[in-house]
Amino acid sequence: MPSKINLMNRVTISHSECLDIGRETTGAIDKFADSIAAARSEPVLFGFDPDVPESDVRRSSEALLGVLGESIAVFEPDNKWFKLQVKIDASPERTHGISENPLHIDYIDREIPPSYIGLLCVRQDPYFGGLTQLASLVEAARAIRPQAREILSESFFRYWADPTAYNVGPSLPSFSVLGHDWHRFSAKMIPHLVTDSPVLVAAGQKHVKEIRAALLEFYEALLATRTSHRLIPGDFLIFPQHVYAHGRSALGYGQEFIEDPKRRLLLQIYGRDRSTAD
Ligand SMILES: O=C(O)CCC(=O)C(=O)O
Ligand SMILES: [Fe+2]
Repeated sequence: MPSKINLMNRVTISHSECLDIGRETTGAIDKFADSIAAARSEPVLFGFDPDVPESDVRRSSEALLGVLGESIAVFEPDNKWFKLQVKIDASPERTHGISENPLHIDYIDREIPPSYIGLLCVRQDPYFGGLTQLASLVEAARAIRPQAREILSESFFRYWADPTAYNVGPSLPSFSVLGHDWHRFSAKMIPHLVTDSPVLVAAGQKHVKEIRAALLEFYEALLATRTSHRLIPGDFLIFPQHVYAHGRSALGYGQEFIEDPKRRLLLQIYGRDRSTAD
């Protein structure tokens, strides 16, 4: 049985602790050093007092992430925080969409995907959907058959490059799903594994059927480790992308009846390990 993570151990941070961490008061962060260090290999959930002003929570969250590495601006050169909003007209399975956003890593095709993702919950979905999903890439890689592992270790894959990303390196012309530093997976590749697949390089086109079977096996193993988490306002989840894939469950039915300022809102921030940045 794969082990499932448990985020019941929410590390609560009081109003005054939050302000002290954000102001970098001597010793303020030390109390949380062990919890934050654990995020190098597993998801860690911090719980801020929901009454603390958002700007203070953001400052404190950045300081926590700063223990692991450097927070990086990926979407705009000067803005480290990105709003994951719900938009009725967005592609349903993508950022801002209302369907399930299946398991994936962000910036799958980039030379250096962000090492950490931080998700700060401002509002949960009033219709009870939009859970945050996590699944262990490392455990899934261990669980599959050696033949599947071999296929997924070949540089058969490519992906659509997002031209607007900063601080993640160039888009790789080809990559393997299983690698030494990174496992690069997105469930969104699976429907595209057909003849003349846009997610396979020329060498991969000869093996579409085997690749599809191997990727499905990997996805099944990943799903066996998947856990779902309902973040509540003030929650700040940090997880390492080189170990965990993430996703979002479908938003609750009837999003069109929720006014925009009341829909689910998460703020996302990325971090990079100092060791990778050097
Ligand atoms: O909405 C979420 O919780 C996650 C969205 C996401 O993973 C993405 O846009 O890449
Ligand atoms: Fe994502």
